[in-house]
Amino acid sequence: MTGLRRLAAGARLVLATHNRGKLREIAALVEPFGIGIVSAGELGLPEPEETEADFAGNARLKATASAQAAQLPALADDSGFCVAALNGAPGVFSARWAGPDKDFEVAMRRVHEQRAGVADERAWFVCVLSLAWPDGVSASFMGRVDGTVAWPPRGTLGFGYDPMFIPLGAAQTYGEMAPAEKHADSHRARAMAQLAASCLPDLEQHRPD
Ligand code: ITT
Repeated sequence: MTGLRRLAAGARLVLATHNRGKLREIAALVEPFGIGIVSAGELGLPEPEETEADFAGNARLKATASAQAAQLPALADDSGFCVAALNGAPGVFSARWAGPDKDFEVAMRRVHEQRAGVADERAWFVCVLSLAWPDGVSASFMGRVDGTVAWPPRGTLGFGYDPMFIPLGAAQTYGEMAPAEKHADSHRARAMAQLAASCLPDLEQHRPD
């Protein structure tokens, strides 16, 4: 069931991700809104299998599973790195390209090898954030940032495919940018801005005088 509901100031929210890089970024983006956050890992919630075909389906599936298990509102993120020369792959399979060891050097090399010889350098990140409630109501918001592929990968900041992505208008990869710089306008920040407008407490009421 889709529906917009706003979290009350001081409410508790489960961050339904087992990815530490995402957890760090989502926590930083949610932090100004005066919400108490707890991670799926801290609650010992299981990691559901991502059986849907698109980002929105998987985000909703993860959020709903955690909301029901924890009996608290839950926020999930399904995201991925999409490469034009690979017809949008790895896309929803971005985590799986890193294999069971979650080795993103392997995943980035695989992207590089598969696009070898194709001149098209365009790539983009997509993030869908889904907020679900224990009664099954959920709402999802999508953010996207376009850019180009960098090779070899550069930078040790961020996570996942960050070292091989240069957003349009920037000279550095996400892997070279300080977190605040990435957060200023990332796919995740864009999705969060929409979610905040509809579903998070009004920031004005939380500003110290
Ligand atoms: P959860 O499902 O527990 O949240 P996950 O890593 O399995 O964790 P996804 O299925 O959404 O998450 O996989 C998305 C992958 O895309 C993720 O593992 C990252 O490597 C990559 N990714 C997503 N956002 C990224 C970002 O901002 N920078 C770099 N890589 C990113």
